[in-house]
Amino acid sequence: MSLIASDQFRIVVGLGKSGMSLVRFLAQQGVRFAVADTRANPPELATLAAEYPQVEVRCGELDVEFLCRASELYISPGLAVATPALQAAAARGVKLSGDIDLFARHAKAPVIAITGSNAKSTVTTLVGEMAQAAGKKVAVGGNLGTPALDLLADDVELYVLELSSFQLETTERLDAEVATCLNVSEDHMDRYSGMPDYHLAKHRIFRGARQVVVNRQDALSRPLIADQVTCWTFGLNKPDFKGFGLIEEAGEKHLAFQFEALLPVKALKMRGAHNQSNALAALALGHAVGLPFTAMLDTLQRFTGLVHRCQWVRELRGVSYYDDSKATNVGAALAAIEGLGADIDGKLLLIAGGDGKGADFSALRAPVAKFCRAVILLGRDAERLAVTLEGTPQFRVQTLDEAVSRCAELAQPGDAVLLSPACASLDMFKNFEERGRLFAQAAEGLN
Ligand code: UMA
Ligand code: ADP
Repeated sequence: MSLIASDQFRIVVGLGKSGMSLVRFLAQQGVRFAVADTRANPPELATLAAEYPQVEVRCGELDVEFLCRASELYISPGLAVATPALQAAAARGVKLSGDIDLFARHAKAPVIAITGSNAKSTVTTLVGEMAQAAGKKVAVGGNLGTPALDLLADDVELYVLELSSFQLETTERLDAEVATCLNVSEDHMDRYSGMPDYHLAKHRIFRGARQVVVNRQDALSRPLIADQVTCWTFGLNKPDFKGFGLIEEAGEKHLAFQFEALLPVKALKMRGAHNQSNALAALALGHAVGLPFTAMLDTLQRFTGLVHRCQWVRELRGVSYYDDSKATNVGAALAAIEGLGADIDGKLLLIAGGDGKGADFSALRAPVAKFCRAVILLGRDAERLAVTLEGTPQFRVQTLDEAVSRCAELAQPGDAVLLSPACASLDMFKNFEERGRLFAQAAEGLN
């Protein structure tokens, strides 16, 4: 039975991956709808024309009168809810919603919901693999690849969703079995009026959650919740009664639950302290839905991490090369610099720069001074970074090839070359994947 009134008219705003998943879903539900997109030629226009030729599409500037013909708008994550035309429609009584809201109304299996400024994809993938290892029929997606509505199926036993603040803006209530906001640091300041606004968007993930997972080392990850909501915690310090953390046994660090060691940290294939934190978060989420420790610990020992996230590329003359192209904000770069910097014998050669999305880079200054032999800067915000990182030797370059060659000249045995830009890639590359690939190619090409 459909949970959406089919006699009313809806508009899908945005025709990218999410918009197309909404189109398929609404068509299948027999709901009347049209599509709008501010772009002249949105990415899924041809697909829509081929598969749903009867659906009306309006491209270009949003027309408030048109939007007001709908009872509800399903807004794609790429468009801010604060967009004036959407707000004008809302002021005239049109409901603003999105794909995650619709998903929540229709999902029949428990949902593990994961947000945070960083580590979402890593933790989501890890939890998905843990569930699979435990023999569950699990569906994994959201901001990570497959749009949530495309995951809906009757035989799914568990959903694991990565959710961005953009998706949460339009989510009224998610009713997750367990929800977490892994960490909060500045990102997307070109979309939000400030940190409180961004923080509030992220915390919408907790609406209706039955259990929550909190990062003991990040106060901004802690929601205001009622007493009956079960609260699990994780952190790199000692665990508490409901918590996952690190303890030392026989001179070795171990992942632990409550007061018991589960696995020596050295058994993890992912590098850096930030990835130990990610492993603990995944354990907490999995435990909350009853996944057995055996399956979860097996997965942790196999999981090598995702591409472009502190990924080891090669070693040459005692120098390792790491691709952390996914570090598109300061918090991510900070985790890589501190996590890897503390892990190696030598120093880091950091390649950074790109589109800083209006971020304040000052948190990088002290860790860069501590762990980096030099910084190699490129891209739109190279100048702003140069000013912030004054004191550490710096080199300006125009291309990644040049950056990698310069690092190879400067590095000493025991050092690591780290691409962790603290910036988005779009000023110079198609996306962070292309940036990472070109870095790896340049590193592979060294001899
Ligand atoms: N756009 C317009 N006009 C419109 C609609 C969109 O100009 O009317 C622009 C936006 O500014 C945006 C781009 O189009 O830059 C894409 O927006 P979209 O809403 O069409 O994107 P989708 O293809 O639906 O992809 C979205 C997520 N994209 C964004 O949130 C920008 C994808 O996350 C997600 O995988 C997909 O839904 C499925 O759920 C990508 C992402 O970059 C990976 N996310 C951000 C991040 O991880 O930092 C939040
Ligand atoms: P997201 O999906 O939130 O962008 P990813 O797992 O793709 O998260 O990782 C994005 C970036 O964040 C990578 O550069 C990665 O090295 C860094 N990162 C991974 N774990 C953490 C953490 N616990 N805290 C901060 N940064 C992290």
